[in-house]
Amino acid sequence: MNKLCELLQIKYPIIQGGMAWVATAELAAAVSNGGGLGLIAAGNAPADWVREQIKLARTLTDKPFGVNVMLLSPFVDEVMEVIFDEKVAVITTGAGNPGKYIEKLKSGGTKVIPVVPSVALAKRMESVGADAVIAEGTEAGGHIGELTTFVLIPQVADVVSIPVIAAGGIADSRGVKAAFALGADGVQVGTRFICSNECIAHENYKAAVIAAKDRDAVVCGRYTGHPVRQIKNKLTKELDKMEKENIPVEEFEKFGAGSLQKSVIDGDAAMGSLMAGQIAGLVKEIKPCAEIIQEMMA
Ligand code: TUI
Repeated sequence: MNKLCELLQIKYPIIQGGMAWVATAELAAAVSNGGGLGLIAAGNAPADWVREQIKLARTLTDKPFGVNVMLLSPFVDEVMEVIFDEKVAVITTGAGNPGKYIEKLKSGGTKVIPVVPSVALAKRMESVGADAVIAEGTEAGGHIGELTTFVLIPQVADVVSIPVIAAGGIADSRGVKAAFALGADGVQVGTRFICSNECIAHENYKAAVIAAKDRDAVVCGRYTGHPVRQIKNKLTKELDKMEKENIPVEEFEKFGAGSLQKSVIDGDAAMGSLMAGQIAGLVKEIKPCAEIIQEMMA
C-alpha cells in the first residue's frame, strides 16, 4: 500500500490544499468522500468557527479529514487547542514552523504535516516528529517559497524518510505521475479543487480560474517577505504600483487586507485577491471533487 494512504487511512494519495475562505467543511468532506484527504482551512478565522466547521464536516463525511493551520493567524494558539480537543485526525500547516505544537498534537493522536519550502526545513520537521512533509513549489497559489516543485521534490525525497507530498503545479494525472517520478509519495492539490461543484467560492472566482491563461497567476509583494501568487486583476496592478513606489510594507499589507474575502465571498474579481497557482491555465471546467480525483488517478 502507498505510504501516505497507509498513514492517513485514505484510498488515494491526494490531499487538498488549505485555502483560506475557500476550503470549508463542504469542500473538505467532498474531497474525503472522493477518497482523498479533505481539509478545512482555518486561515485567519477564530477558533469557534474552526470548531463549528469540524462538527459540520463530521455530519457530511465518515471518512478522515483534516484542518489546515495558517501559522501567522492571530488565533493560531486557540485553533491548535480546538484541534487537540476535537481530536482532528491530521493537520497541515503553512507560512511558518509548527515545531512547538507537534508534541502535544501527537500525544492526542493528531498527525502533523507541515508545508516546507526548502530542504533544510523538511529535515528539521522530520527531526521534531512531523509525520510527513508537503514540499510546495513556487508554482503554487497564495503565499509561496522560491524553489520550483521540479527541483524541490527530489531533493527533499533524498533526505527524509517520512512521506513526501508534492505541491504546486499539479492538476491532472500527468502532474501526479511526474510527482511520483520525482520521488513523492502523494500530491497536494489546491487550484483544481477551487473549480469543483462542492467548493463554496463565488462563481466569479471560479470563472477567473477557468479564464486564466498560463502567465496569469502572478506574484505580488515580494518586497514584503511574504510573496503571494494570485490571478492578475485591478488589485494586482495596484499592488505592483505600490511595490514599485516602495510604499511602506505596513501600508501595502493594510491595502491588501480583507481582499481574499472580497473575491471568495463577494465575488469581486477586480479588487478581490484571486489566489491560485500557475496551473490555473490548465483548469477548464467545474466538476465534482470525486470526478477530479478519479481523473487524476487514471
Ligand atoms: O501558507 C501557504 N499559503 C498561503 S498562507 C496565506 S495567508 C498569507 N497571506 C499573506 C501573507 C502571508 C500569508 C495564503 N497562502 N502555503 C504554504 C507555505 N508555507 N508556503 C510557504 C510556506 C512556508 C514559508 C516559510 C513554510 C515555512 C516557512 O518557514 C519559515 C521558518 O519559520 O523557518
